[in-house]
Amino acid sequence: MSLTVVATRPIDGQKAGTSGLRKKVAVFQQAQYLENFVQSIFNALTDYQGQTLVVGGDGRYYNDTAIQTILAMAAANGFGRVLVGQNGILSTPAASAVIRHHKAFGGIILSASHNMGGVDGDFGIKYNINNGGPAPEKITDAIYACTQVIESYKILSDSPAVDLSQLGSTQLGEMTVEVIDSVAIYADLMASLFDFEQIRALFASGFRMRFDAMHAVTGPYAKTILEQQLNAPEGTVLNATPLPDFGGGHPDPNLTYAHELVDILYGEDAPDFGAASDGDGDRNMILGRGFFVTPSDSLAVLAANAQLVPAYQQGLAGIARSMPTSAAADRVAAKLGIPSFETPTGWKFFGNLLDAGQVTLCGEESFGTGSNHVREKDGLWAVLFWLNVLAARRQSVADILQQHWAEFGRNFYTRHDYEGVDSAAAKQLMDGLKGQFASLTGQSFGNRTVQLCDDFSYTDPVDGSVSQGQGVRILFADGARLVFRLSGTGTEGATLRLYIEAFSTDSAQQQQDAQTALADLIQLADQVAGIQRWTGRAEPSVIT
Ligand code: VG1
Ligand code: CO
Repeated sequence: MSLTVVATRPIDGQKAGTSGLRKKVAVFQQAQYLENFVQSIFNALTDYQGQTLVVGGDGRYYNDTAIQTILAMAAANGFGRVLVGQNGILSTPAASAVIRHHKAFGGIILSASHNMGGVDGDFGIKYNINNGGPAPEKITDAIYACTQVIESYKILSDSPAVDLSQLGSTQLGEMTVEVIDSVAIYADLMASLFDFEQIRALFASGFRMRFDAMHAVTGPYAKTILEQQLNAPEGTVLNATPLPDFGGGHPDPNLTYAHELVDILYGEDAPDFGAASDGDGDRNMILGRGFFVTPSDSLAVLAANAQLVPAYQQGLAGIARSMPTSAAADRVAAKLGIPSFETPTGWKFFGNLLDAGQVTLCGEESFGTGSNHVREKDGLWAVLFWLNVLAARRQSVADILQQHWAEFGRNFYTRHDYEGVDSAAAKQLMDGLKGQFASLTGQSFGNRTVQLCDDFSYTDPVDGSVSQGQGVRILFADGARLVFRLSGTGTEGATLRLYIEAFSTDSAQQQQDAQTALADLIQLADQVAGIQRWTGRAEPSVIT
């Protein structure tokens, strides 16, 4: 084994998006591509000599290969120790928990989250800092800058592949590699937050649920926690074995891609509760019997019921949501008399608020919910939170939502995605909107008047950093909103996301289906932005 410095040159297109670097597997397989990015991460960091790095991924195709490369490079770059999940498996929230538990310097997570996997699918890599959360823009920008000027990388050549199937320590040059249980630290953390006794009693009473792990990373976590620790009957967890190609499915827990679970919850003899998680385990979808809970509502309901959960019994410091997420959580915060925050899309923007103790719960409309227990969104955590609430309230999911809307009003909400559209056309659509801010402001459409139009900009209240161009907002005087933004996680063309929201306190109207209740705004969005004209699409690819 010898330390080798390999000459290399920059590769284009490595700018990290909403959540790290995501590309087709074939791109990562190009000679020196992964090495370039990993060395750029290390080059952007300082003072890590002898420190601990956490490494793990969602088990998708190329996970194993990438981990061996990262181990050989971490050793050559002077890390003292790497903690790696058994078989290379760590869900994103578990990686965050391990970084915090072991006070590691940082972590490298290998995942393209909800994107498809397999040899023709996507791969991804992201760096998390010592608080367990995604690197802030300051660091991702520095990594990108390093990729543009990189000339060489360091690697231990001829190092044997580390056996990741066996728990325990081995040496790689001067560095120790410790293969750790992928689930244990995370499961202990969950047991410390929730009333497991009460949830066991719920299952013992005959309560039935299905958790769809979608052949992605949460399988082992859900099996251990739900079936072994909480005594949910065997078979509660579906598609529990992580597969390199997720069984050919799209590991994205929404109404379109988690249709197997949706069919069960809307079918005959449906169970009481359904949930699913994504490729890397940070997202969650919540279903009741024949009932879909929007992620925005889920955040609001969890906040309103937090006092039922041991970890949050003392109250919440504040609630943060991403800008496109509905204002339902703001209404709960107002009633609780605690601050609410509106951040740009992406979990990295919650890190400072959580570290400063200004918020306890955070959420995104994209099926992301989490708290100060880690610094990532956490799918299984959200499911356990719901179970704890259901165990305490002993009501159906639908009843809980009905009562919530009666108390706080209902924020009707939907997101329409136009995936894989032409990038130039998508940009022109956005530019067209930006050119209309002045003319739209004050204009009335039916009984709605536009109050404000802008391209969302955020000043971090903790460190004062400014993030501009975070999405076009059209805000109406009655609380309705249209939001347009382009995805930062897609790997083919552009994805246009249209977010639509309207508020209602009318109990009869609240029973409407969201697409019906929002029909006028959906039409208005097309009228204003020319979606059909620019994208050539008559319908969105995914509606949630
Ligand atoms: C999407 C979501 C965003 C989320 C991001 C990462 O980003 O909209 O809310 O934070 O994915 O999620 P975009 O830029 O495509 O809209 V994932 O589960 O990394 O974990
Ligand atoms: Co994810």
